[in-house]
Amino acid sequence: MTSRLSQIFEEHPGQCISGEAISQQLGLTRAAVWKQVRTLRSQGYEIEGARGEGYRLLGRPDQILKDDLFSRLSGNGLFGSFEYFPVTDSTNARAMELAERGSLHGTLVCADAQTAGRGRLGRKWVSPPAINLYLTMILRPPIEPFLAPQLTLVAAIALAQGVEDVTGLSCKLKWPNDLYIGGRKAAGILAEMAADPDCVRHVAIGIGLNVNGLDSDFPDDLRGKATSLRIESGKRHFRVDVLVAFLNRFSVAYREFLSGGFLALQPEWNRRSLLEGKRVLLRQRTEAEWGAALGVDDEGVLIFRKDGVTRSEKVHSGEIIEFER
Ligand code: BT5
Repeated sequence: MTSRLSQIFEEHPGQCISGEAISQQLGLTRAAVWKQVRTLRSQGYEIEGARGEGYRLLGRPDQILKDDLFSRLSGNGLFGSFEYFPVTDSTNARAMELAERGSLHGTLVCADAQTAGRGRLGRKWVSPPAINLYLTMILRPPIEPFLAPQLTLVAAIALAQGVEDVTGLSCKLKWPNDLYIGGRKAAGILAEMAADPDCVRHVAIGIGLNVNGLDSDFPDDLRGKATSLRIESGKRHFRVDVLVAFLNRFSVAYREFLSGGFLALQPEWNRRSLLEGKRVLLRQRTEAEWGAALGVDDEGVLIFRKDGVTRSEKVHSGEIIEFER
């Protein structure tokens, strides 16, 4: 109910709304409206006014509240449960545990801070409190395990679309799991899976997105390499706005992926590809080689042509450790 009241405020930015109008819209008594206002205030909303007069929203908290989040998700029902941690080691670790214990397809696991945020191959994800998004989605997709890595790319496309919707910034994707803005990394995606030989039991798709941090918030080794939405746009953003935009885009992209495979999304990837046509240093297993990145195919596989060779090859897993800027 408080989320419906917060929605009414958002629909009338900066305006004073009478208690009478609110009680009519919500079908509540004036006293009940006053109680809702007090609840919103306790959640960090700044609301001017008093019982008997009108109310005006002056500010809202940059927090992810379940009711507010779910009231803004477009209604195709992919996401159903929400687990929130003020601090946890890793939302991917929590999600994998929850999934093993039976959490449903479409469960969201979110944290304000992580103490052991994971990147790929044992690397760390820097996860300070209060300024970023750390989210993991638990999915139980009806697909064979070899297709699961494509979900990382589907999530990356939806993240780029969601960030573009909210900020107007132009996002680039670096195969297979990075989102770049203005030449620096703003987000990373880590998908983990539990599978039987011919079917996926569950996938945990983790997203770390830098939202409101400044350069000074990054450790020395990331400064100049990492960025945030705030650094690039010059503005603060509400984390929940970016999260809603991403989840709504992801619901659509996921449906497209299940019905038409990655083929349906391939153009969305390739038009944002950071590496398209560039010389890159690709590491597969232990060896690293320079060559040209020629986009991703209809299975999300990187097409790579090694220097000095005419035939291109398909790269299912590997890492771009250097690329021509
Ligand atoms: C990734 O790994 O980019 C995947 C990161 C996924 C993080 C999310 S947060 C929510 C969920 N829960 C988790 O525990 N993980 C997921 P990789 O491609 O291996 O990149 C890791 C590298 O990115 C590090 O070695 C650093 O160089 C850099 N890095 C670390 N923290 C960063 C940050 N906050 N912003 C930009 N770059 C960062």
